[in-house]
Amino acid sequence: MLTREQIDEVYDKIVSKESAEAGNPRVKEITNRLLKDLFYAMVDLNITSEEMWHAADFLREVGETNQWGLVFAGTGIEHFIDVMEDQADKEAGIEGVTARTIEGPLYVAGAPETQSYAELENDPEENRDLERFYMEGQIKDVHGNPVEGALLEVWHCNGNGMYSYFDTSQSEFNLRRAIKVGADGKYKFKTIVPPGYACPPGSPTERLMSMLGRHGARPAHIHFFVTHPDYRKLTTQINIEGDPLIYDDFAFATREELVPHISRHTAEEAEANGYEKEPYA
Ligand code: MBD
Ligand code: FE
Repeated sequence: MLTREQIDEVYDKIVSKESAEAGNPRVKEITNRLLKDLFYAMVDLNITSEEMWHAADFLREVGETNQWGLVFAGTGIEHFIDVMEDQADKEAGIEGVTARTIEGPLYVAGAPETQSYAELENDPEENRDLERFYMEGQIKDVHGNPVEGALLEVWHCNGNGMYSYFDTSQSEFNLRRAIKVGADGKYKFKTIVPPGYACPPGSPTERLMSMLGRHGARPAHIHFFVTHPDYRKLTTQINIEGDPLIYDDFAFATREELVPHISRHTAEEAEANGYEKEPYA
């Protein structure tokens, strides 16, 4: 078995081909570090030629199916970025703010923008049998003051667990909206209660999860971005209380602070509470 010194010798030979003046320093730094760690792993794990070519084929398939974002979610790589950012906030003394969690691979820019209130469904008729969901809140700075002009982008899947744009059977920007808040910082929206999400069966990410003895499913959730030109961006989600996978998310996105209490009402109760009477079940 190769010693660490022998591995380092091969690594040095390879890296010594890089010109100190040419190239991109950050790409060099990252590539070289990953290469060195990989060489150690190849030796420790006795990685074979067959396994290397199997990896090449798998990596190709992940790219061809546009699943790199899904692999980053399922392997916890995207979650780990949050862990690092949380640590940086803690060290900077930033606290008492809405918790961040991963973006995931299914955001689409350019959703229709409205002022303070949005209805996320393009066509409520196609969701006749689904529960309606109302959410309201306020965008505030760290001092608790409303942030006028903040933009809240919201997106989630439809009743089949599919996201518009990626699911081409849905109309453009279905269940995706951008809400601009006024001086009071308040927003409100109406949509459906989304179901959970599962990696497409037979897809590379789903096969990887099952080879790891894991599932590839997420509890029901709704995604958010909060942006404003003068502030840093917040990327977060809420999880829907009562989902059996609430704390068993394949993408590690659930956080206790992001599971709001949801009150469920019949259509009649909702109407009595001042919501419009739904023509749907
Ligand atoms: C999703 O809906 C999602 O949010 C993530 C992170 C991964 C897969 C599907
Ligand atoms: Fe999602």
